[in-house]
Amino acid sequence: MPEFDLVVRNAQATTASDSFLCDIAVRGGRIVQLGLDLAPGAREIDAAGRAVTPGGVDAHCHLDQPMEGPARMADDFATGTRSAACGGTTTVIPFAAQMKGQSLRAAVEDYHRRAEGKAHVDYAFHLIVSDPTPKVLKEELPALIREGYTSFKIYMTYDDLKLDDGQILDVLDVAREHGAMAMVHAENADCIEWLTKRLEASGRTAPRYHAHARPMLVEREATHRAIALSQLVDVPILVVHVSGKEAVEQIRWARGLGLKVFAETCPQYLFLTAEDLGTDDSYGGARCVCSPPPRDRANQEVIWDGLADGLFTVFSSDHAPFNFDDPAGKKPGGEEVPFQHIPNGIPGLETRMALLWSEGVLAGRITPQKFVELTATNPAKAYGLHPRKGTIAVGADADLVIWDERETVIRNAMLHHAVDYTPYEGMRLAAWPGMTLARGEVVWDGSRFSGKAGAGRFLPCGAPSLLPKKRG
Ligand code: DUC
Ligand code: ZN
Ligand code: ZN
Repeated sequence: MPEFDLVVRNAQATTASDSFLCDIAVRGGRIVQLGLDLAPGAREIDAAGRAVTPGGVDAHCHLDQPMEGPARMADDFATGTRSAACGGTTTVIPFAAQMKGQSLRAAVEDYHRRAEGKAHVDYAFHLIVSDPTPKVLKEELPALIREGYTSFKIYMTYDDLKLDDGQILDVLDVAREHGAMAMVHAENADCIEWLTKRLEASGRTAPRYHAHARPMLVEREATHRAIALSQLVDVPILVVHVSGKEAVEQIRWARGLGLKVFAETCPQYLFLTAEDLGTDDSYGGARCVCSPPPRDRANQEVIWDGLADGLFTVFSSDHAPFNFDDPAGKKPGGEEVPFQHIPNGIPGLETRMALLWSEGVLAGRITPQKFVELTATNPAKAYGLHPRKGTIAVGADADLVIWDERETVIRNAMLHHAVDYTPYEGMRLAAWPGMTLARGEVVWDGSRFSGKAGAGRFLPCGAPSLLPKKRG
């Protein structure tokens, strides 16, 4: 009887701090030994000295999220997590979104039904708090935090989701009292509305005007305000999908004051610009409509610098899957609509890891350790899943990616999501995941998906562990 279920041999195992050649032994879905010349496993995989990183933790993605209006997300938990697995991501954290007037508990129960029996990789939930009633603040949210929903997103824009400053303070206060992580979507709603009306009145309604309605200053102002609100309450926040220089400057300033402000960025702010929304009034740019919008090359460089120097804590996809050619997608009701009616978001679950490994690590912009920190270890810590997730260590789940340094041209046809396009069509990468293991099972072998619907388990989250624990 072999001692182990699986041994991955000759792995260049890479963690957030180290890189070392070793064998990785797995039993019962967990890593049980790291060492040289380990005993045989029932299954053996030779990594042949290739880089092996922890499976990705995509801490910001949207799957089968209930929507108002005609839009519907193309990916549910089955197709979204299939796509994640094939792209080297083995844990996803999508959002259980409270609709205004709905109880938060009901939103969570509904979201569990949507995930049940479908997920191919493990998953946890963030909450979206859109209606912080006294009952939500005093009863539902504290109880849900205790039950393992330890993070929630606050929106400063979008009519159906946004909170005013007083509500944000109330919600942040709950985060402080109960030790939860508050994520903030920082854009100034009134500025966006004002600009949108002016653009509309002058007939500027093509997709590219989405970026004109959300210039960097609306993100800068809201980022500053979110920081001030968190300072007032004395609670850490994590600013999501930071798109460029002015927001980065606010976060650097806050850090300089010693405030606990964490930040996330996403592939679209490294690889897309506002020009991808169109340079004329054609509708194709609707594919890249997301918020905040992609900026320009100079801002991309600022984001790269922030990834390399520690400004950013987390690198997520913000996968928000809408078909282009679909009345439930970017063409609501089958029409080419003014930009403010185009569902916001782009797909990116499957491409996130390879984009950063190829253009970040192999291009010499970040170290392999920084890659692991941003894509796996820190998201697991930020949302209370570490050390079970996000690292290669004895006792951790055997979630692994073996990297192939092979040239790969991204084509939507090779991806496993249910979206009819990728914004990265035709992009040439120097690597792609050659194998993904989820709790010791091969779910992707470099050419074939072999996951099982329902194999992914729900993960209740613990307390965020990015910061040292206070005594007492
Ligand atoms: N922006 C968001 O805030 N969420 C989903 C997608 C997007 O573009
Ligand atoms: Zn957002
Ligand atoms: Zn999002």
